[in-house]
Amino acid sequence: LDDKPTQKPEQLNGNDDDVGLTEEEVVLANAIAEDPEAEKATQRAVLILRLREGMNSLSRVLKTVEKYQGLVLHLETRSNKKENSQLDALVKVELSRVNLLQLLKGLRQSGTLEHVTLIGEDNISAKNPWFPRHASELDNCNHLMTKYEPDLDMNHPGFSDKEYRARRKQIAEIAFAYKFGDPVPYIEYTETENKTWNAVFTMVCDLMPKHACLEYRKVFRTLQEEGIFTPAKVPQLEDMSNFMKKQTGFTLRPAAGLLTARDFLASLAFRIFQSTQYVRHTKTPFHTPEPDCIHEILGHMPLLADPSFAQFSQEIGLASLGASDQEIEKLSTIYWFTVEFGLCKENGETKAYGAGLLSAYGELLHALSDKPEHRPFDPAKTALQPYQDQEYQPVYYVADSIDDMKDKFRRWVSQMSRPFEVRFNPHTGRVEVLDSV
Ligand code: HBI
Ligand code: NLE
Ligand code: FE
Repeated sequence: LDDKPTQKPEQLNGNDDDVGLTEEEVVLANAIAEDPEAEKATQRAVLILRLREGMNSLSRVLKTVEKYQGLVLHLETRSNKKENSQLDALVKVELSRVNLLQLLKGLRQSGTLEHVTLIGEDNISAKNPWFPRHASELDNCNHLMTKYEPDLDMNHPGFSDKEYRARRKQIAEIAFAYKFGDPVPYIEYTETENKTWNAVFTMVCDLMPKHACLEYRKVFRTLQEEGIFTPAKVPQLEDMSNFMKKQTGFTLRPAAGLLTARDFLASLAFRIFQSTQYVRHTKTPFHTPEPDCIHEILGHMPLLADPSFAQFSQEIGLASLGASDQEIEKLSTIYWFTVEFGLCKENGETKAYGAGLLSAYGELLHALSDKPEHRPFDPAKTALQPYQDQEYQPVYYVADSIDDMKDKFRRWVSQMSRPFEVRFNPHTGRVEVLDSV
């Protein structure tokens, strides 16, 4: 430890609140401001302290660390060379970024903090945002997009339907209360909801043999045989989850509505699908712009139970972890034109594998007609195609097969620039980060 007097903290960005922040504190505060998720991330820091009352001050400092749920990783003390009554201490701590910020403020106010260095494997930078490392951290990945909702959008068929809005609220509460590891709560669907399911299900049953891809048809049949897909009742998410777990390891957790692309894609990295649990308004069985559980169950589940497609889904999820906003945009556009609205060739015919088509018979027929444009799937181009999510698509991308789509995606995604690699460890369920710099 050197004996240089503390540098006068400079006013770094002209904001009165920031007067007296050290550079490290400004870095922390900016990182948190740029990405609200960052405040939950753990951060390591080395603090150099000057303790005027020796060991007494030390115990006060350690109590303060404890108060902010910090962990002391390492501690060294020695008496100050010049002032023997004083103690120099080096404390290595680990705690959430937001608490670290509070701790630093507290220590500086008490006059003990001499110097701080932020350290750790995930040092703060806007280029390296927080992302979940384990499925339990998905409890923090449920940010909603407020777009097309019965409460907010006059065009929503539920806008003037009080009962529907109350029901939506009730089901959303279940998703908000859900924590990793809980079973998906059972929902007693109403007669109207079961009727809506019945309308979509019977249409899809009729259209699927001719229009859905082989992988979809195969799992669909299994789901019927197991009594999970029946015309009379909306399947329970917990039953779907248990079924998929046996097939591909995918499981479900309830989501309150349309999630941000970043949160939604992150869960796929852990083979977890965040699924809505409410049912679309009964006036529009053929198509709804927002995801509902009919879309998730009838559209997504059959393909997530296919091993090769499940693998692809996880890979697009892994590619999203720590990606920049522009990369997330590209990945979600690819997701949109494959997982949601993809078409593929099968023995010379065009079939649907996109979930948004298989849960919306209105759009299924439109997609396979000659009205929209059909283009060959090419990730580099597809990733840049603007899309809207309110009406039927004017453009669809056709892959030679699902496996061909997956190969092309892999080649494309390997060129994505991220300063690190991620790997999912199936034994621990953790995502491991391999620095490539
Ligand atoms: N949120 N609940 C939910 N369900 C989805 O299918 C979904 C989502 N958010 C984004 C999304 N799908 C995708 O279209 C991409 O933006 C990733
Ligand atoms: N349009 C789909 C349907 O009606 O089932 C939902 C799409 C969600 C992205
Ligand atoms: Fe979807």
